[in-house]
Amino acid sequence: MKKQQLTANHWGAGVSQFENGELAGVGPHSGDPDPSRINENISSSLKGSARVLKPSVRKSYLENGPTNNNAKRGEEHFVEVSWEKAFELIADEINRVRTDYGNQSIYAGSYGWASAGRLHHAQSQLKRFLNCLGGSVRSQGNYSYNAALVLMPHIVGDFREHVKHITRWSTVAKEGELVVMFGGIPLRNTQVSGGGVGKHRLRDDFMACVNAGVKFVNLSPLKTDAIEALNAEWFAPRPGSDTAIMMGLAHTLYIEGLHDQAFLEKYTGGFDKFLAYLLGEVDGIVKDADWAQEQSEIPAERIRSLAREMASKRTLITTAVSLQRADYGEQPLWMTLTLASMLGQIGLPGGGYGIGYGADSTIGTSDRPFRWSVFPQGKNAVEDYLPVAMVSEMLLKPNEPYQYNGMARNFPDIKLVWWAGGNPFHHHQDLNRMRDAFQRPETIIINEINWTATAKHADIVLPVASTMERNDFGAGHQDNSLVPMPKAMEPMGEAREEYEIYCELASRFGVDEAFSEGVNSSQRLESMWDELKEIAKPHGYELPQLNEFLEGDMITFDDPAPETVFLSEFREDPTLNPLKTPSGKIELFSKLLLVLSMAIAPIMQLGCLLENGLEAIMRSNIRFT
Ligand SMILES: Nc1nc2c(c(=O)[nH]1)N[C@H]1C(S)=C(S)[C@@H](COP(=O)(O)OP(=O)(O)OC[C@H]3O[C@@H](n4cnc5c(=O)[nH]c(N)nc54)[C@H](O)[C@@H]3O)O[C@H]1N2
Ligand SMILES: Nc1nc2c(c(=O)[nH]1)N[C@H]1C(S)=C(S)[C@@H](COP(=O)(O)OP(=O)(O)OC[C@H]3O[C@@H](n4cnc5c(=O)[nH]c(N)nc54)[C@H](O)[C@@H]3O)O[C@H]1N2
Ligand SMILES: [Mo]
Repeated sequence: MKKQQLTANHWGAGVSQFENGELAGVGPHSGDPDPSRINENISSSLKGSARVLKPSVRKSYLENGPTNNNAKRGEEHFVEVSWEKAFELIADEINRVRTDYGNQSIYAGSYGWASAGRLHHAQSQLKRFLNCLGGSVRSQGNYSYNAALVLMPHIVGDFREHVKHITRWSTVAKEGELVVMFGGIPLRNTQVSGGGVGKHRLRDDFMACVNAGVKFVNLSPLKTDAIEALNAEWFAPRPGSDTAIMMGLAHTLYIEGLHDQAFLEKYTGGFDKFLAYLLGEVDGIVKDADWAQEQSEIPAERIRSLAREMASKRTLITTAVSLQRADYGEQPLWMTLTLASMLGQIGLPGGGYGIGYGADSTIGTSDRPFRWSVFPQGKNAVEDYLPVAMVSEMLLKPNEPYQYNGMARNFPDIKLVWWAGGNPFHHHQDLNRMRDAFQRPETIIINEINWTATAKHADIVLPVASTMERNDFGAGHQDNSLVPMPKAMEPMGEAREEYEIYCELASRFGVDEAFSEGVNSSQRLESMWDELKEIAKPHGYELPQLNEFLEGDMITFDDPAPETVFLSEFREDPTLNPLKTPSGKIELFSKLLLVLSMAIAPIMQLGCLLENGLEAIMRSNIRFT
């Protein structure tokens, strides 16, 4: 029997289980109050039937080399080759593409969750390697909440900061009375957190709210978007009708004089513009509760009574990011902000609004005590980037114009795609179009653990080691645990650590010193750990030596800010602590967005849309992909 050995995944800390000295599975960690069962799937993956076991090259690519006729991608067989052959093919191809077209024709956006582990982070490794060679086109944003990432800075501030400083559930339990959830807060999604999670706390936090008498309302097509224990009142609105419901609520608040005029005046701008739209002065349509019922199928009477209830209680409005992962995804976001502004509770404990609860186990439950050390990516000499979800358009329309966040831009002309740590054939919209798009580049390289659909659409597939096959440490970006990830088995087949793969390739380009700085992956892990020890010291933490840590248990730190209340400083003093918006206030109407949308689509915007900001943006051509 080996002694207890830990590992970390995006879905939690686990304990490696060995049979006859061999890894047989991963079990839950006893220190986690609500462990995910996803780890149970690991035992079946250990059989390796889906693993990429050897470097593999698509048959006609191997025979004919790169061409621009790749109709057979995704259909053809692969031929296993030696690592030597794979390195030779890749080095020759990178040289050719860089010489003929330049680094701006290499796309390494590589969107995806990869695996937990601070050192062996697939994208960072790939980017560091390509940066040593002059860089590549990167991706910007994420699939999770890209409309929010683009919109929110214009109207309230940086969205990543927003998620980080969202009001804690512990505060809601203490001060809150009512939580109105658009899209619910499905506990199933909070099994995961990017980079890992030591302790799943949300279920307990929810129970504390319930025990304190906080009432929950779940406006979501799925009843299960709120766990039973919340006893939530459930309404199933027509998907996509949330903005209308919020307007119905806003209308009742206004007509019945329940809105907080003082808050609107002190902390926001543009309410008059919104009001004209709400009251139908712009288009003849009054957005009252009856209108909202028509749009959403939620009874108008309940919309009215809910508005009164929200105004009379300490109320938190939560909006799931799923609502913005859609056409016109900016609408429910902006309307959440508008409705919460009318209630006037933004910045009060247990009140206001929060966008993104439930999209990650740490949102609203914890924060890290200090920054974690990272594997450095170096500097990318290519400035061009791609809004992450436009990958098909980019490949299908090289050099053609597109619009993004008020900018007129042009797609790069990509010849070589290299993906590591993501699976676009799992995550991208419209897969038939994606399949067409994936015929376009001259070469596609994928590093994968498994034969995913994306791997099957590549030319060169490199087999890489999984988390269980390398030493590392795990730490979720907003979690407060450090989890040891000692190697539990040798890499399957001929799989290798990506660090080692890039060291070998770097030496073929004479940039091995730049990539590795003369250290192997064990030494690099040591130096990242040493850096972390230095970061931890001023915060009063003395971390053990790396070896001792890898053999031991996870380390959980105190929550640095358990009392977080979103936008409380702004509320306290909006002059001293202005928002990072053009006016420093919440922008219920945005002149800037109106100008941007007009610059992009002047004909559409002129005439009817000049008077009202919200409508202008609803119809605007700004692309929030
Ligand atoms: N229909 C639909 N589509 C969606 C969504 C939806 O709700 N509905 N949600 C979207 C969202 S929000 C997201 S974030 C995306 C998620 O999309 P992805 O993050 O692309 O999804 P994963 O399947 O986790 O892909 C990770 C891949 O990385 C591989 N991998 C893991 N570790 C390593 C490693 O160390 N090295 C290498 N080279 N590879 C590794 C895994 O084998 C896996 O194939 O999906 C998006 N797509
Ligand atoms: N187990 C597990 N957890 C995960 C992930 C995973 O792959 N597996 N992925 C993670 C990632 S990458 C992300 S970004 C987050 C995503 O987090 P979210 O975007 O919050 O999650 P979703 O499950 O897409 O949507 C939540 C709920 O919104 C509801 N909904 C959808 N459309 C509408 C609508 O128009 N109106 C209303 N009112 N409700 C609607 C649906 O019923 C759905 O169950 O989850 C994370 N958590
Ligand atoms: Mo996501």
